[in-house]
Amino acid sequence: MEFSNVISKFDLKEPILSCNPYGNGHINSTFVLCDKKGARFILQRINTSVFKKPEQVMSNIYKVTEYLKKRSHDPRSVMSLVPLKNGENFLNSQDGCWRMYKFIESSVCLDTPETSRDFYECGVGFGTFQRQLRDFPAEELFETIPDFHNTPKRYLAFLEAVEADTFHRAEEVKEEIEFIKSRADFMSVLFDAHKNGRLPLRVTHNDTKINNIMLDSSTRSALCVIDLDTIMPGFSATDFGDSIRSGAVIAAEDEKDLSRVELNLEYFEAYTAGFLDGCGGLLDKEEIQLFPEGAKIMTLECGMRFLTDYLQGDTYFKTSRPKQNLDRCRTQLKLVSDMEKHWDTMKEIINKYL
Ligand code: ADP
Ligand code: GN1
Ligand code: MG
Repeated sequence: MEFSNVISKFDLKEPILSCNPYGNGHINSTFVLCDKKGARFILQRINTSVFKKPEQVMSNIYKVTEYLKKRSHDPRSVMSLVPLKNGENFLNSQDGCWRMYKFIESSVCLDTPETSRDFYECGVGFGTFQRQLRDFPAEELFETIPDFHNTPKRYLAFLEAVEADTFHRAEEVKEEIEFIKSRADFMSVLFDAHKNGRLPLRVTHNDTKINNIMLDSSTRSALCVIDLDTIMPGFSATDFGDSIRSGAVIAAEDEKDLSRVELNLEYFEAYTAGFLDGCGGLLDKEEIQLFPEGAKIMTLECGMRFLTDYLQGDTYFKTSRPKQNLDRCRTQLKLVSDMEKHWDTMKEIINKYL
């Protein structure tokens, strides 16, 4: 595939001089481009095995970013698509599905927070995002990955992968399988709360890991929420929880030394404060009370998804080495254990903010 073919379709003022792989996303293929005058752009090949209807993903992103632009004064705070010369907002060609964004300059994107203040700001950013979308017409959004955070369905898919054991890996991960199975009853906790009227559906981001938000590099304040592929109706506790899963821990997501993987309660509290400040009174008391459940369910679900992918031959999440998905699964399960150990403290922290 010739990059120049793809790039030539986009409506750019200056010629592009360089194109290099960029970032640590697990799903799409991301490149940074630099033009003759030094302006940078993000070029992304949308992963169409994951997003089967890319036109629906792009429709959601276009609508949400246009909506947010009207509510924001700083152009760097909203993702900005670069259109094609023909006016479309993505390219669907034999060379794949491609989109382009303006690069968010003078910003940082962290895989783990460097300070609790960084993580507070991530909370402010994701909370603000949810508040800004409170009146967005949810019926206009497509469900880009059906049942994305339907944890009970994810559990059934996991059991099927164990049963099929196509790659003969189940024996090696017996302990992890048992760990997940022994928590089967917990899988429906958020869905049950929803059925009982305690947890409303909102327009949520659904992939609030910390490298999906940019901080301003000089002020370190929340700047822009990115990776908008999974904006769909969802639960506030899920958005809260996925950030805790990915950011309230110092170790990397694929850390092999599990003694380094611990829930950081100071970070947990900082994110709680930031997210609620960002939400600015949007959430009901009962939703906030379910934040610890959101953190644990997202961590368990993610661990289960990594293990399912490992059992199925590593086809969903990008990997750069063998057994990386298994290592990722293990960190998530260790974090679940740690959350269970600190459950009462997590609840006490949340109670302080009610
Ligand atoms: P994936 O879906 O694969 O996770 P992302 O959309 O999250 O892809 O992009 C991957 C990484 O690229 C991000 O974590 C971030 O570091 C970087 N990135 C994405 N969009 C921008 C942007 N507009 N400006 C600067 N960096 C970006
Ligand atoms: C993926 O795309 P990225 O890397 O921001 C995944 C999330 C997982 C996360 C685990 C669309 O996020 O659901 O929680 O990896 N995104 C999709 O790190 O599946
Ligand atoms: Mg991402």
